[in-house]
Amino acid sequence: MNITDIEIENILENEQKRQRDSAVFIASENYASSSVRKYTSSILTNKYAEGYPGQRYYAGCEFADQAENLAIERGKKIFESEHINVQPHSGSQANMAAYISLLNPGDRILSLSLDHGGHLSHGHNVNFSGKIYEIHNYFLDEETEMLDFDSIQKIAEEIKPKLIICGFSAYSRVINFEKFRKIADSVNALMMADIAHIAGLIVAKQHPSPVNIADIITSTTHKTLRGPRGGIAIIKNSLSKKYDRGIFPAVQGGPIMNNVIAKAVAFKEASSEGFVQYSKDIITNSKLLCGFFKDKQLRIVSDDTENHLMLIDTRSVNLSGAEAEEKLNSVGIIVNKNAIPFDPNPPRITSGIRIGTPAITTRKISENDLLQIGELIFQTLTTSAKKSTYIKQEVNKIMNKLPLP
Ligand code: DSN
Repeated sequence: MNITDIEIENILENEQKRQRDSAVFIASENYASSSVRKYTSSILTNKYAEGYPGQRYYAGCEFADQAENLAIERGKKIFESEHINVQPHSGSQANMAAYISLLNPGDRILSLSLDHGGHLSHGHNVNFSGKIYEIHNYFLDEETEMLDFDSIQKIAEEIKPKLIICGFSAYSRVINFEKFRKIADSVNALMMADIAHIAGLIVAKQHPSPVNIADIITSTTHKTLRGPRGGIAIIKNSLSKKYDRGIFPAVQGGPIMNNVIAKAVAFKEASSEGFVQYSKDIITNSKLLCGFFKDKQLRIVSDDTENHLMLIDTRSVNLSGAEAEEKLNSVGIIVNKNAIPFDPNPPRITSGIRIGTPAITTRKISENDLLQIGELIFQTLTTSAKKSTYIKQEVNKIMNKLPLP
C-alpha cells in the first residue's frame, strides 16, 4: 500500500524549505547524509530485537543480529574502544543507563551546573537524574569562564561523589579528560564523559579522546558525528556487562533497529578522510566567526572557541538571549538562547546565544559567505527591525546556493 498523506507531505515540504533557506547555527544540529536518512527508514523498523546479538527474546533476529554486530564493529573501530553499546535511543537514555548500572538511588554525582554549560540529564532538579541521585555541582571560574580544576578537586574532596561527570553542552574550550581522571581517582569516584557535542571531533582526532580514560562515555549520534538521531555508550570491558544490562532490560525495551543500522552507516562515513576534513572545517569556521564577532566588540564567553561552538554574551548588544534568538530567527538565522556563566536572567530569557558551526559546515559554506552571514548576524542584533526583510533575503540568497545533503 503506497498512500500519500497530503497533510504530512505539506509539513515536510515546508520543513525542507526551512532547512534549505535558513542559516542553521544550532550547535547540536546537523544535516545527516542521504544514506543515513535512507537507512533510518529501512524495513528494520518492523523488527523487535529485545536483547543483544545472539541472545534475543524474539525469533527471526538473524539479520537484526548482523546489523547490530556491524554497528558495534564499526563503532569500536572509529572510537578505538573495547566495547560499545549502540542501542540507546538518545543521549539522555545512554546517561540514565550509566547511572542505573553504576549507582544506587541517592548516590552522589558531581557535575557541571546546567547554567554553566552542563546538561539536564547531568543532575538538574527537574530531570530524573536530579530526582533520583544526590547532585552536587562544580562551576566555571568566574573570571576565565573556563573549567577550574583546583576548585573541582576541592569540591570532590568535600563531597566524595561516587561519579564525576564531564562533557558539556555549551563549553567552547578543549576538555582535559586526564585532569578529570586524576580528580576521580583521588576520591575513588567513577568518571563519566558525555561527549554528545564533540563525538565527531573526537573520532576525527580534532579533540582529545576520553577512551581508556573515562570509565564510561556516553554520546548522541546526530551532532558533530552527523548520524541518525540516537545515542551510544562506550564502556571499558570491566563494566560493559553491567552497562548493557542498564540499557536492556533496565531502561529500554526493544532497540530501534532501523536507527541502529543507520548508526552503522554513519560510523562508516565518519571513518573517511572526508570526515576528518569536515571536522577540521567545523573548527576553522567556528574560530573564523568568533574572531569576526570579537572584532565587532561582541563579548564571547571565555573569550574564544576551540571547538564547534561559542557563546555570545548578548548584553554586549543590549539584548537578552531570548530577544537575540527571536530577532535572528525572524531573518532565517537559527540559533538558541543559552544561559551564560553567572547569568542573572532565568533559563527562558538568558543573557546569551549559542552559535555552532557543524550544520553550516555540512552545507560547505565558503569563508566569504560565512563572514557575510556573520555581518548579517551583527546587523540583526544591532539595528532596527526595518532592515530585517533585506537581511532575510540576503540570508536566503547565500543558503540557496548551498545544496542540502
Ligand atoms: N539538546 C542538546 C543541545 O542542544 O545541546 C543537548 O541535549
